[in-house]
Amino acid sequence: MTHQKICVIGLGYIGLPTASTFAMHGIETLGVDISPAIIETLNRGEIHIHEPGLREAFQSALQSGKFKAALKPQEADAFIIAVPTPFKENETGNYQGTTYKLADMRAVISAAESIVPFLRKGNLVVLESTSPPRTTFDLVAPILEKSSLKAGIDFHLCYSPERVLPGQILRELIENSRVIGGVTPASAQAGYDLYATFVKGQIIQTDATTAEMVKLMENTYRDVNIAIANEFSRLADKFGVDVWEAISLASLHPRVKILSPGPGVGGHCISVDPWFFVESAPELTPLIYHARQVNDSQPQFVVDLIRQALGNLQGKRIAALGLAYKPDVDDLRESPANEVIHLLQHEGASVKAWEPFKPEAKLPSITMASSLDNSIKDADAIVLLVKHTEFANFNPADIAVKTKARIAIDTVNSWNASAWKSAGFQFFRLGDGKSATGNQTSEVKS
Ligand code: SAJ
Repeated sequence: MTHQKICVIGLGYIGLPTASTFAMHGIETLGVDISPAIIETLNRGEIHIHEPGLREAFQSALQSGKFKAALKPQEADAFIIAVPTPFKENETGNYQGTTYKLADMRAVISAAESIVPFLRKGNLVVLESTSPPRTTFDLVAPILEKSSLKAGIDFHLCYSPERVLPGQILRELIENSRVIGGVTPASAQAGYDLYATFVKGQIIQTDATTAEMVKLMENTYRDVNIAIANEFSRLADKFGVDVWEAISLASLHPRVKILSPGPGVGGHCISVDPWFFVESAPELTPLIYHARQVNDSQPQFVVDLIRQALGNLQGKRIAALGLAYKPDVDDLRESPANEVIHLLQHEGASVKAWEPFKPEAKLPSITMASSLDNSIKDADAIVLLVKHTEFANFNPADIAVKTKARIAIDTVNSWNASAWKSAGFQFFRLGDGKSATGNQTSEVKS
């Protein structure tokens, strides 16, 4: 089956790179978004998100004449839904005294509804948004069938999860393997034909619910593994062991690969997706639930470390370096750094945050510094919350002349302890077994 024209609904971190890639491969692509500001920015030839290589890819798609942006879909051969599936803000679920978060599927519902007037016999619709199991069959199909066409009979319907890593989206879109789950085998084949336009990785056909589970399983697996790394950092502190050394030694075992502890798990995927399993079956998911609890409480563990390093937090001035949810991206969604800063402020510290990837960011109750120098100048302590390359490359001697601070705290295992100590700083690292609750001789200032 050939697809000459497609509509990509949702032009965010996934939809825009996907639409640009299709257009660059010669498919007439209409990018659709409900935000007039986004459509206006794109039609000016600009983009609204930071992703390496995306500006160039988008501009070449635009110049090829194959990409257009609009507020509403049009008739097309295929429709791809790539809209966000966040949590519900004001509603949670409960199971035997535990509370869990619920997926807010409103964007998927309205994207599917927006397709209905344009859906024709023989079309293909693909849902890419991460969704609870059975969404394709139980939520999306019934909406599309309001067109009076039948899913899997009159039109094809698939679930195909995006699996790309922010920071490497354009390469991974093409090179990663892709799972296509159809509501029928013929639907999966139609999805295969569409993505074969550019995907160089393996394309595997399955059913829609398996594909939904695959996506959630991948991110849940990572969340649980990060949770155990975070729990190891707490144990290492208790026993006066350097967790980083212990992790590298344990990972020498041929069947062990431990991930990295840090200030918590952020972003729009790994900190969110495991809840979709919990919501779907709370009675079956105690491990997934508790891993989420561990990762969500890691910012508090980091604040405990900072408190111990500083004696107390009341009135202390802290430079917080990094607000993004992970290194070298500008995405601040669900960022654990944000939570760390709020907790520090709650204990009376005054925090100035510096985020080089989004210096203009406006976040509730967070004071953004205008520059690195401005954030560190009058600080009592410098706290590294994100391993951005430019922070990792700091020369502590250069930093020492720009700040009053003589305490440096590394929560992401990025800085060289001896270099900071030589530059005159007291140095603390998350999980080094010396700083927090450890029983070793402490470097903690009283
Ligand atoms: N993190 C740690 N320790 C680690 C690794 C990560 O604390 O060892 C933290 C990061 O700092 C960040 C969070 O976890 O706060 C998530 O970052 P990430 O790089 O693990 O993942 P994401 O959310 O950027 O992208 C994930 C990817 N999924 C997997 O690796 C299984 C990506 O392939 C998915 O496409 C993406 O989620 C998504 O959109 O679902």
